[in-house]
Amino acid sequence: MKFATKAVHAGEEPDLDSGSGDVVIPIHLSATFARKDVDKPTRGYEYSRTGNPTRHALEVRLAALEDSKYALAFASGLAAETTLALTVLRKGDHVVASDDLYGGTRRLFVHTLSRFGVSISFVDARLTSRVMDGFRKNTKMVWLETPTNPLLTLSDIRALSRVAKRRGAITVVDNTFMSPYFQNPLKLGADVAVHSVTKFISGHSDSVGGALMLSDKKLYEELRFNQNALGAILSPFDSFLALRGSKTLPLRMERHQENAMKIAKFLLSHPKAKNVRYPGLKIHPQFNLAKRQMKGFGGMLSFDVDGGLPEVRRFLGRVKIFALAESLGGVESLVEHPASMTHASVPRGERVKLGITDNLVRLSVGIEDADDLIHDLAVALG
Ligand code: P1T
Repeated sequence: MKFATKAVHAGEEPDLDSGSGDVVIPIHLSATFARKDVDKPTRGYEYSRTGNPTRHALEVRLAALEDSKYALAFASGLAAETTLALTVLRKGDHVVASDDLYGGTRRLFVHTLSRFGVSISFVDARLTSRVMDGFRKNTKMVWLETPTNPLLTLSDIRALSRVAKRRGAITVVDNTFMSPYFQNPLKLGADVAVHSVTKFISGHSDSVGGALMLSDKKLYEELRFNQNALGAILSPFDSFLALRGSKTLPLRMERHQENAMKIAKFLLSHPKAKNVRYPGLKIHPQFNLAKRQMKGFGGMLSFDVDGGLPEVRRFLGRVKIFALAESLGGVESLVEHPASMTHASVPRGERVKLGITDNLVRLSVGIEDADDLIHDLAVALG
């Protein structure tokens, strides 16, 4: 089956033999499942943290979309990341990661996992050689976000996965920005794809969730054990919302991309917008890599508002259709200020060195009419 067919059907095939033939999977709210025999669950389910039919349907859908053998759904993107890190890493292990990462991922490693003896080095992962230089004897994991949040830089997944494998480390790719529709890290050699399901996969800003997709059976079994042992599972209702949202992922991604491209071009020609960062622009320094490893360019872009903080605040205060809010990937357009919002936990010095200055704003371009969005930005930029 092709992507758009899987997005509608995978995990939700009507069961006419033992079920009632629901075309849409019910929201199984039961916390526990009765059995006939004390030794084993009768229909495969025992307790809803361990396994739930609605969550299972979503996990089948997510694996189908990433073309992976397995998927696991969690209460948030960060819950997925935490479970992955606590499963793979041990005290004394080291991680090499992109220096430009979602602020929450960075915070998890720097402030929380460090207390358990896990260390992390941040490198400019645009350059494969920098990642190689970051390796130590105890490096167990390479953590990439590509394109990155919020600077939209890329890492070469194929080259880096090869390097990591040779050195005995696993490669994790946070694929949130592209969604499985535009990029499939596992096909490029990565071991695990991470998603904040909150974003494009669910797509309607009404549910928080996360997922891990992978094809290695042993690692899957360890993760599944910890999904239950740590307990950061996705609820049945959120699983339903993600299933529902994911059906239109291909349609939404095409429209996000079309609108983002129009907006990127508009911003390029606007005197008050500087350093427009969108991987679909020929002037993006990694345009060739973007074309090679992605099937599209997505709906995320960032740029600098010319002037100082007062001009940035004025712009953010004047947009009307774009809501000033964290998060991304929903049908509605959002704008945010990484330095004070999503990346406020990154120390100012490091932030500025990376390019996350006070001038930087990030757009999550929704599926509204592009002319209205451009008009909104034009008025706000003034
Ligand atoms: O918010 P949560 O579902 O826990 O996902 C965390 C996460 C992981 N990876 C990436 C690339 C992300 O962008 C996020 C969450 N990001 C935002 C809330 C944001 O506004 O950037």
